[in-house]
Amino acid sequence: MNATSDLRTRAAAALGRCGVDLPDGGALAVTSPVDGTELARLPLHSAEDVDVAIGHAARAFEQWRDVPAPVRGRLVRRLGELLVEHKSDLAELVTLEVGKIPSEAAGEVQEMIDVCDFAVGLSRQLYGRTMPSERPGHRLMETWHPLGVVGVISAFNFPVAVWSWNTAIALVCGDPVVWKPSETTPLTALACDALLRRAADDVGAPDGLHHVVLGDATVGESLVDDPRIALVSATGSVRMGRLVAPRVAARFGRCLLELGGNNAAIVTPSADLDLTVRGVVFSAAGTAGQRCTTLRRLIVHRSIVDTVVERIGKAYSGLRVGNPFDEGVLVGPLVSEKSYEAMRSALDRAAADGGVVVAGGERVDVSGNGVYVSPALVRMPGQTEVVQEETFAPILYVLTYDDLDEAIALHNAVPQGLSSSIFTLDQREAEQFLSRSDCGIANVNIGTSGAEIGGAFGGEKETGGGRESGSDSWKAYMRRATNTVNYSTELPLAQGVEFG
Ligand code: UN1
Repeated sequence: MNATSDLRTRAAAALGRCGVDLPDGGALAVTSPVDGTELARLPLHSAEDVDVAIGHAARAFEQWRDVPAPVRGRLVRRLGELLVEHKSDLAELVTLEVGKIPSEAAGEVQEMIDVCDFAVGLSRQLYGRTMPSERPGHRLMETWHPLGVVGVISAFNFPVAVWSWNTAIALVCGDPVVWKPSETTPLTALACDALLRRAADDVGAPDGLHHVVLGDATVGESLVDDPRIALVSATGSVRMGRLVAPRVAARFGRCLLELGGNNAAIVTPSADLDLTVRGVVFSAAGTAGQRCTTLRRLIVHRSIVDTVVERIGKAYSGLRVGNPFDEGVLVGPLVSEKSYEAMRSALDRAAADGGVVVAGGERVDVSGNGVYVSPALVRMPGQTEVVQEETFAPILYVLTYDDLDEAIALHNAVPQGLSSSIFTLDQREAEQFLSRSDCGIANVNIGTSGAEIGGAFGGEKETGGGRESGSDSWKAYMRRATNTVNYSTELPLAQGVEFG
């Protein structure tokens, strides 16, 4: 039996368990991409509401900045515990709101738990350096201080993980958060907010550290333009980034951008093809092609391209597309009809350029009003314009190369620079690729998607240059001060300057 008979009840129940009481109604209709069911109606926030939320967060900052970082870490530890407790509730909401298959939805929640662990450890490791001073009796050091309120703008496809990368780190760094989730995924946001508020109550953290503001681009604009928002961390399209970045820059605010990707993998003659096919299929077809890290271009050596295409085509034909709640389904719905139109138009343009669809690319009929497609595998005669664009749908373009220099040149010849990989058993090829891929993420013998939280996540060029999550990404959420301390009785000036 299909378990989706009452998605609305399921959403309300999962939200209830997370501590959210659904309001009676409002202008924002939340529908499930699974079958088009209206899950809830929520009120939208006005510019005034956003102003109040930012004011509240700014007041909370005055208190939170003085709480020692390891003590701030206790809030994130408690949040992590609540996420463990409510993992299945949140995962259910992710499937309902985004259409991810349960395993990927649970993986997204695990990503949140992982980043909480990371942030708790980080709360005792916000290290600054000390440098030798050129002056006797002097000490030079840098210290890191809380930055201010962080505005988080997130996208539909990772509705909760991207929030957690920002929020877990921001909180240990001493920064409150005002979050504008995607308009299509407000329910998961309300669940996260409720859990964080509970964690704050449990550990006695100040009121007002976290706010969710719901609305369209005008709500985002309020965050972008408000000087009390010290950092705008925005995930979404390149178009959105082009609007956000100059406005934040105009007020000398700080911006962290995670924009589009057009990720590629190179497959060389020495590649382990069993592993390659599995890696490619997960990266290209997983999440129905709706990750910013989704594999969109496959650059294969001429000597093996026919075999590789045949094997991926075969794997594609075995992929079950359908209702994500159904057993065995690996590819859920697209988020909207618009996504399908974008996919259709990209496939038409690819065909006009001489591309040949080898597998998929068909609309799949699944009960209800969901938008389902079979992932497309398209052989292209070259890297035409459409291949250089990010289409947020499951299309994998296959290109052919003769020597590695050509493959790497093709790889880098797109405007985006998020994730990349090479499948090879030749160490020289692997190292050449790692040193020359122009992306923020470069992998060997795994696909482009599914990064762990421990590394810095983000990319170059039109991807926006931001880094989030692990490694030293926390530095974007703090203010660095350089301190010179004179513990001598003299006042020597730097650079040997004499004055009087
Ligand atoms: C995104 O698609 O916006 O690396 C984030 C990945 C996930 C995060 C994706 N850990 O695919």
